Amino acid sequence: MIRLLSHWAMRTIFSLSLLVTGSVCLAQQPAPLITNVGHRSTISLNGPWHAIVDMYDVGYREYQTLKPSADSGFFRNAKQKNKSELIEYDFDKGESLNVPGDWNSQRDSLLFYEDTIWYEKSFAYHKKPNTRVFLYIGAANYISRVGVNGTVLCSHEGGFTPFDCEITSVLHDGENFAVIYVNNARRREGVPTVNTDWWNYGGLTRDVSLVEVPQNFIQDYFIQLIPGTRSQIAGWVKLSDAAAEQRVTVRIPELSIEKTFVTDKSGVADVSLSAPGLNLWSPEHPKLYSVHVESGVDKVPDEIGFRSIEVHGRDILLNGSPVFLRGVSIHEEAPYRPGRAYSEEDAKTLLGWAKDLGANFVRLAHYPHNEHMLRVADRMGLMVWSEVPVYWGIEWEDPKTLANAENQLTESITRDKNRASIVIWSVGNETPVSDARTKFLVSLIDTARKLDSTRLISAALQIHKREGTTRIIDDPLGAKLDVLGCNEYIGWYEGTIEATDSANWQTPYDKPLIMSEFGGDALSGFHADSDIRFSEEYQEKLYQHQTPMLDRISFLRGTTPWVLMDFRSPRRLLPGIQDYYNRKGLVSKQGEKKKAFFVLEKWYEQKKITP
Ligand code: GCB
Repeated sequence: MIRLLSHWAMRTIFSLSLLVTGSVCLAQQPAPLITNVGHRSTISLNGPWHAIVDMYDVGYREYQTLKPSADSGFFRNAKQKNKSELIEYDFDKGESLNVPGDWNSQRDSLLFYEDTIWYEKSFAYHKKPNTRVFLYIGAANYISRVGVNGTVLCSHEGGFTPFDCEITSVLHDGENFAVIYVNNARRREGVPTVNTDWWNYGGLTRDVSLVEVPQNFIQDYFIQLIPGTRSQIAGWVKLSDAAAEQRVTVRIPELSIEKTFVTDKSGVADVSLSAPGLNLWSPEHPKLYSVHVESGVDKVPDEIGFRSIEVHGRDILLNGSPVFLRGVSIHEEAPYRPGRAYSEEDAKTLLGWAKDLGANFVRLAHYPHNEHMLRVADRMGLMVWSEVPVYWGIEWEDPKTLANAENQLTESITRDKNRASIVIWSVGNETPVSDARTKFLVSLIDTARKLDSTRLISAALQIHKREGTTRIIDDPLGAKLDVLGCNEYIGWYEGTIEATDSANWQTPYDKPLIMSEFGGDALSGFHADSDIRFSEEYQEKLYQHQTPMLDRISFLRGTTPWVLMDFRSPRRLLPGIQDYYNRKGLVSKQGEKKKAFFVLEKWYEQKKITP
């Protein structure tokens, strides 16, 4: 019944039910993925892994044709028993690749590689009583299959979200090995599809670890402030055993809160806490509380901030007050070195530059970034727009593509829903308007709302109607969003920079707008007249004309210009200037701030005073 209700009605019902029954469920049952692995008992498998480059899928074909469900193919990690035995591969003799890390940036020969690489790592493990062990993979781009000691245990599709597989039953006391097949061939029906403006970095791009948990463990939990309130915390805790009458305790020592709840027959306990005197999280005061979730012998600590994000007419309200989101878009591209970002250090650098800009908000485009980004954003006080890679024209009519997108969205929300920094889930970027596309995205919106009724939903739309100098944001998807997002490139792809001066914006929707992209390329250190493309002066002038136009949009409540830092892209071919880099960064890969950076910094300075 609840599913038929609108977002706002759902919220009202949730709030009412708290008042009436004292218990609130902010979301439906989560996906089976262990959350908050960083605060559990883990053994890192980062470091060098043996790697076999297998562009003809030799090792997988054997697996498929011989014994698809058992130990065959390279999953066996076979060794010659005698010199006459024919085995045509050997992990031990090959070169290694570092994990985490994309393979493209680790060897010149792999820069453009889009196919299969097999990873192998041996590790010692000493079995412990009453302990279950999961292999947790932060991200593997794009398709992966995981085997341990020759048994294939799980597979995954999607390059930007975590997954885990239980390996308890196949673990040996002593030496073990894991083999992971990763294939990053682009596919029409994939999410994203074959065409993107970012590098298709393949491999085990994020941390890999073993996670140890008790037999019955805290699989997941959701503990957030109820939107519109200042001291009502609610949510749920899910135990791995789907059994009723299990006790779960939530403690927030700093607030002297300790309360015990009991699970229903699915192993989920509703949580509801009253926290008078709560200091709310905000960019100015990013207060995080130590929150402890405990059940039986399992204890999971976390750092959680509590804040409320809502929309009222054309305003975005943070903790009940209107806020302007001074943002910037960011790709998961490593600062100072080639390749994908993956570390806490990378996150601190990228988000530190956003802070230098005067930002209180970042758009993590165009896919879920690594968990360090959200943890650091929580601590630094940056609100976050998180997105799934539903990018440009994907296969809207293919139910498998939809299921894949739904799954990536679910994994992303499952991992990050306790981060105060995340205020917006975005379901896509620049998706051309059609009935099939709208139906697809509405389904994602419904899923996001079902999983998390405490965040706002948006999408980066395209302008699809112009009347003279007026751009009208009337994409039918707008009706389903809380916040409109729109990408525009006046002065770069569209018209002249001066055309910005007469551009006006309208929308039939009574909703706030975030200008989710605008910008132009500049090669750092290339100085010329402001009408010369790719000069820092051109980009500077573009920003100088954009900001007055943005100031004229009465329903504008945020901006995330494109983009914080230059990033590698196969679509950027101009020698000497682009060299496979999109140069729309306000900062170069080496951290040099371009002239436009300072234009935006100044504008954001004003926006702090008169939003
Ligand atoms: C866009 C896309 C973004 C591109 C950017 C550009 O509209 O959303 O992914 O990188 O334009 O630079 O063309």
